[in-house]
Formats: sequence, structure tokens, C-alpha cells
Amino acid sequence: MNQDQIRHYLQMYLVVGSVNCKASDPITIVKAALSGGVTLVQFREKGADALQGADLLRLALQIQALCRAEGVPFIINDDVDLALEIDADGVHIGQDDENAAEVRDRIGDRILGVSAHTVSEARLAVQHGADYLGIGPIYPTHSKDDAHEVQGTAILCELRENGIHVPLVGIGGITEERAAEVIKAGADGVAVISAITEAKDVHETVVRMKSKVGNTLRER
Ligand code: 3NM
Repeated sequence: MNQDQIRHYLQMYLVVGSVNCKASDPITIVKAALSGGVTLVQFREKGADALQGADLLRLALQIQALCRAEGVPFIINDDVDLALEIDADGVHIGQDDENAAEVRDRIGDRILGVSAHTVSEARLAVQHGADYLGIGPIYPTHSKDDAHEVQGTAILCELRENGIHVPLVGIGGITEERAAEVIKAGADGVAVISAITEAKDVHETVVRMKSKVGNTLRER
């Protein structure tokens, strides 16, 4: 997949797992988010109440089927075995997970996303074959227990100024109101959990956030 395609898929990026879906069930939330126009879905089943075994596999397959029907890439957080088992479109890994180069070898030309927090982590991830980088937390987040220190949008500018030209997606505390500043700082898109999964109207929230991202990209 070329960089322009990846940049497009990063624009309105939903990260979701059963633990994030308190107001409604994950399937209802993912359906509403897809109808609103999310461009990529990452399945991230993490935390004390995370599903396991057959339940995990069932939910992954259900969300994958919804994404396929809409032509939206479906990628798996951390779990390379699961991604290969269900033939997902890609994998997203953090700095503590499997080495990016090894993951690239295992997944072939599927999408590989890597979380990075500094210019040197970003350079290494790119050398190891990352298609895009997840950069965060941009703002305070309550969706990740082991999140790094808040970086602000400055980290995005710093990466761009230091020659990191690969597709970047900002993550952490991003809301409708904050989406434009993340894009202005140099991100190609926004990755969101709670502002979508906890929204009163998931569909409308996605429509509005996506249009803010699109408008800001055109103005940039
Ligand atoms: N990764 P919300 S922050 C999954 O900084 C994740 O790498 C982060 O959730 C990072 O949109 C984060 O609810 C949580 O803040 C994002």
C-alpha cells in the first residue's frame, strides 16, 4: 500500500475494544462509526476485563466483517498471531511489543503501525518498516493506563521538522474541538477512542470530526 493510501486511511481512525464500549455494545458502536465515515478501525482489546480466547476471536471476526463490507481496513493492536489467524489488514504495535522489524517479516505487506514518542523512536520504527507512526498522547487520556507523559501538538511539529515524512496519526484525548490543531501541527489524521465510543451520537460525532480533519487538511 502506498503512502498516499495510508495517509487517507489515517484521517478518521477509530481505536476500539469491548472495554471502551460502556454506553452500548461494540458492534452497535462500530456500525455507527462506520456509517459516519471512519477510515480505519483498530481492534484493541486491553485491560482487566478484556475478552480472551473464543470471545476475543468472535468479536474480532464480527468487527472485521463490518469493516470489510465498508472497504475500511481493519488492524489489530499488538496481537500478531490473531492478525495472521484472521487475515487482518494490519497490526499496530507499541515500543514494548514485538520488535517492529520482526513483525514486518511476519506480516508481509500488511499495514504496520508503530507508536513512537521521540524523533529517535520514530526514525528506528521507519527503518524497521513501519508504514505509519502513532504519536501520543497528544492530550491527557483516560483510555490508556500506561500512557506516556502528555506531549501536546509540539511533538508533531518536532517530528516533521526533523525529517520524519512518513504518515503520522495523533492519539490521546483527541476530541472534535481539538482535531483541527492536531492536523495543523502535521498529523495526517486523528486516532480516537473515547470521543467516539462515549459520544451521545456516534454517527454524527464521526461525521463532524471527519469533516474538521478534511477541511483542515485542505487548508494546510
Ligand atoms: N495510545 P482516547 S493514547 C491507545 O499515547 C492509546 O500512544 C496512546 O484514547 C498513546 O481517545 C491512547 O480516549 C488512548 O484518549 C486514546
